[in-house]
Amino acid sequence: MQRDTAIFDLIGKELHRQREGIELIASENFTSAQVIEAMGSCLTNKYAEGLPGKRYYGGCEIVDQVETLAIERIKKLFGAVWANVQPHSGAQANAAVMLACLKPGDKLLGFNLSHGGHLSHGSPVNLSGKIYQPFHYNVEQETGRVDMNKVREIAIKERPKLIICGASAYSRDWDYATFRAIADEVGAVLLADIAHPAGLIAAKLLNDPIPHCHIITTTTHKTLRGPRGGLIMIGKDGENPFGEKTLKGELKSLSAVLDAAVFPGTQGGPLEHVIAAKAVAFGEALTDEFVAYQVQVKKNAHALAEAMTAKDYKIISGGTDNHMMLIDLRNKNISGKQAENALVKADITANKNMVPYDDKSPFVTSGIRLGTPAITTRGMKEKDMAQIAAWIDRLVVDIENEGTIAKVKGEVNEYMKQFPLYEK
Ligand code: DSN
Repeated sequence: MQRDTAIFDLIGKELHRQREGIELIASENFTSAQVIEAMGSCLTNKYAEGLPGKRYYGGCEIVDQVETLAIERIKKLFGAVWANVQPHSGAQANAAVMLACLKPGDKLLGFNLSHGGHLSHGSPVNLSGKIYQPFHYNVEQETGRVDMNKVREIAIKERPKLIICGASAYSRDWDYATFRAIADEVGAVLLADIAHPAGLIAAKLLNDPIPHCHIITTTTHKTLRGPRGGLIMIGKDGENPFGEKTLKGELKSLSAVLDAAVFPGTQGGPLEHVIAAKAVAFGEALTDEFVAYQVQVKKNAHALAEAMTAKDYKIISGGTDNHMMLIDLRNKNISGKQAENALVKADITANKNMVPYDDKSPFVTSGIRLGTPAITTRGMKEKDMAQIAAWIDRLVVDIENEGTIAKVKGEVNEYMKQFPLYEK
């Protein structure tokens, strides 16, 4: 067959872009070559609806072993009692949890998207906000932090069936124990969506949701550094946290309800090539090298936050506990959109982001989100964070100057030669 040069030329250009630039999107990372190898394997050809040992198709003996390894490794990594590794993404994992735990119209309580939450936690434009009845908690304007007393007030007033803790743009750790006390008080299921900090949690550098949350979802491609995808786990409460019946009154274990909510509830055939790549990444995450990587991710985030603060950038909540930070650009009189555009032209990739109490639209925004997982994988250390902050500041203070942008781009491209990516 003729090689599809149109697509492979574009893939080559994307590799070049990734190599030459500084990747600061907090949700992105660079997987190992063996994760990519597993994803690009013949497992993509296999249909395997069902679970290991219980499939709707023949010929699943090998993929059963692959999927079982992925499940065993992720359970060991987090100390979870059960896992389903089939969700195609974090949003799919959350949709499955909601299908398992809620009836249409039931109330859920999540973190406001415009304060750092996620679309799939009850945004009105997402199915979680269309099928169920969402309520949201915010961060406080003065502190930039979630106030657990406010969370409790809303929970007691609304009595949601599901409470979600977790975020896309929140630089502080989560108080899972207090969330659990609130969930118990109102009789709610507690879901932790750890998509962003999963790698830091696995390395025991942040609070652990497993002892406190009934259900935990995550993506596999952010700090966890695997292929794009999602998964669901059950915490220390185990399979029957609500007695013999689920919240919907069925006589089934939580794992059976969650499995059924993934397939056939919300998905068809699992992506066994991606599940193989997840297994490879989970194996990598069980090593001391991965823990050392996460330690550096956190150190780099701290160093970048300090360097930006020293240049008079306002970090929401005043700093970071994890791998990312949200910067309010209003004192610099530019929008997130302008900042993102100037940075991207200089090969520094970051995303514009709403800040809490933002007066601009999601397409413009007042903020920018920066994260260190990808640059840490490239091998960057604290001293490089000061250099990155200096480049960002040069671009922001001279936002319209194409000459400055071109000069910074040249310096960035030269600098990144020190940090090879997929050279072999
Ligand atoms: N798009 C992801 C992020 O950037 O945080 C969340 O889904």
